[in-house]
Amino acid sequence: PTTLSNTVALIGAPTDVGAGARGASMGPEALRVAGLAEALQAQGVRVLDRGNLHGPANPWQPAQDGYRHLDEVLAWNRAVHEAVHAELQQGHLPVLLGGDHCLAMGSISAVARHCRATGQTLRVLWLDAHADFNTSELTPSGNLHGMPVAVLCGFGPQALTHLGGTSPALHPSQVRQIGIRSVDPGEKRFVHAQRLEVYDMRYIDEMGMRHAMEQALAGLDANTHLHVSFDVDFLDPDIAPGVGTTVPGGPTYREAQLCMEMIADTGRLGSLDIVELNPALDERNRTARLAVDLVESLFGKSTLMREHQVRRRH
Ligand code: 4U7
Ligand code: MN
Ligand code: MN
Ligand code: MN
Repeated sequence: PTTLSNTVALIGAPTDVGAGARGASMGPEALRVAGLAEALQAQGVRVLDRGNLHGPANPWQPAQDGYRHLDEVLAWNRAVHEAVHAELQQGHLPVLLGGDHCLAMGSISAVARHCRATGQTLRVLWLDAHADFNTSELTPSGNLHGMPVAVLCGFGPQALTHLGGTSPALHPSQVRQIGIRSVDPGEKRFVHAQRLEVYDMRYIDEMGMRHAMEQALAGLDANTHLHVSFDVDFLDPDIAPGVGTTVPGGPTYREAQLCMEMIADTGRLGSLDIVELNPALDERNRTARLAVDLVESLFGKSTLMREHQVRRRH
């Protein structure tokens, strides 16, 4: 099997309260229109579309005490946490359709809570142009989509760090970041201090995506729950213009496919976020269609028989 569960639950969270640009709130519908459910079904997966969660509107206010829209971000993440946790309890594989990346606080805290209860080891793959490791002291923007990894590691406002009851939800050693190429100065010092394992674009340029993914996936076993948090701005903006925070120099189409295929080969995928897609900035939904294409690979689609590719690699 390619994934931990053969039943996927799609959970839409149409909000951009944590972002700096408006429009990620339209992400869930754009992914549906691009054929996400059908693509998963084509991979032999049963798909339950749970529709969209509800939460407060975006008040579009400036930051207060280093956070923008903290109350609204909390409300959305409480809803996400409960919805993701309920699917895991039923043995389903939750796919969170963002929405901006602040929602990973809710989804990953739920996955961590589930893994604690079942005795599974959690590994998080963070596919992103950004480290998302800011705190209220370090952030240049106050936008909470730049802080989810820090919050999940216990650094942030109490209400957010304790979404799953206990804090921290994650230890930095459980996280692997891939594709990083934009980190703020204070954030960079904090990434080093907390020893986050980062495979940045320099590493991928020099060593290749294959070696980066071999390192990032090393040490998985039959007890591992793998969570993938896929920020669409991970991809190079030439192929994925529909995001609010483009950074040049990201993975190419083939590098991104290889990344997804190698995750699929582990057979340990247990939950997924697809976030930061911004249809207002897209061209005829091409970024959404690319995201769907990559998710097909993540769920096991490959050009030839996968066994051939695995054999080639060893
Ligand atoms: B995303 C930023 F300053 N670091 O904190 C910040 F560059 O979820 C961007 O990865 C954060 O898209 C991007 O505001 C958050 C900025
Ligand atoms: Mn992000
Ligand atoms: Mn990003
Ligand atoms: Mn972004």
